[in-house]
Amino acid sequence: MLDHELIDLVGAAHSIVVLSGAGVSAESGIPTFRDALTGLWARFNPEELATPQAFSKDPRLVSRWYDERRCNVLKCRPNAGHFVLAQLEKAFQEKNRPFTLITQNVDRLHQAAGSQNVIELHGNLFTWRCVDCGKERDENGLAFDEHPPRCECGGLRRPGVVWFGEALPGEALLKAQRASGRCALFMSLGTSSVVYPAAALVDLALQNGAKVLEINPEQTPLSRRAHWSLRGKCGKTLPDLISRAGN
Ligand code: BJW
Ligand code: ZN
Repeated sequence: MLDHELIDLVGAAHSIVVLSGAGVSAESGIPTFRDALTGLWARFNPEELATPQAFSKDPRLVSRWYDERRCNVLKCRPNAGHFVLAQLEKAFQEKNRPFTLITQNVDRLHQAAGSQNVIELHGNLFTWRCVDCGKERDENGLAFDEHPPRCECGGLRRPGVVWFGEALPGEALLKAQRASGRCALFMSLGTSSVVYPAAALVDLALQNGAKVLEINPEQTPLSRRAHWSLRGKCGKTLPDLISRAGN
């Protein structure tokens, strides 16, 4: 049962910030970050692979993991949750109201669904960057022949994602923080809310008096602080809510 105050707020909010996490893409067939790894990768811990130290120690292993994930994502399509967020952005643009989509996801499915302004906090799987000269290249095709792939300068290329211990892209983080500190409604969708600084954006919203909605099948550290914490999947709960709100 959806709360009437929430439905009215989604319809009337002067500005919305959405923070999305891996759960939003789960219904597209992309495993969440903390899902147990399967097959060849079952003996690895994702939190240990997603580090600069892992890449330094075994660049071939880390490159193979990211390249396999990149190729899997290329076979996946956005789901109803992604599409309804793209519609919501459009509806807000038409009403001249601010709408900001901040994602921790590296799969670019929001863009594939038609979202135009996406703040990528943790980079993406498709822009591989040379560790020596910094040159970036977009990779949307077949799996690499060599791991890690090499730059023209001979340097190793790495995925353009943000690993543990690395700084987030400064401009993206600043935009995300500004929007979070100004919004009327902050939606935390499909994220475990344990990875910082993304998990601290909601604090900026709460300090500014924003209402907070979480959608997640599981409880998270945010659940008790959110005004609404809906136990459900984004691909169903979110379109239900948005259609009831008339956006
Ligand atoms: C569904 C669903 C459905 C399922 N519908 N829901 C403060 C306190 C403590 C630690 C720190 C701190 N500040 C910084 C740190 C350290 C660290 C950190 O946060 N560690 C914690 C784990 C303790 N943070 C960092 O290191 C960050 N860097 C940093 O702070 O740098 C400082 C610095 C400054 C200046 C110079 C140098 C350094 C970087 C963080 C980078 C995170 N990167 C990753 C990997 C990206 C590449 C890759 O994908 O491999 O980003 S980690 C991983 O976690 C990935 C995700 O974007 C991110 C968040 O995960 P997410 O999206 O929440 O996914 P899951 O799997 O955790 O959860 C999925 C959820 O979906 C679950 O809750 C399910 O229930 C739910 N779900 N189906 C809705 N259908
Ligand atoms: Zn190079």
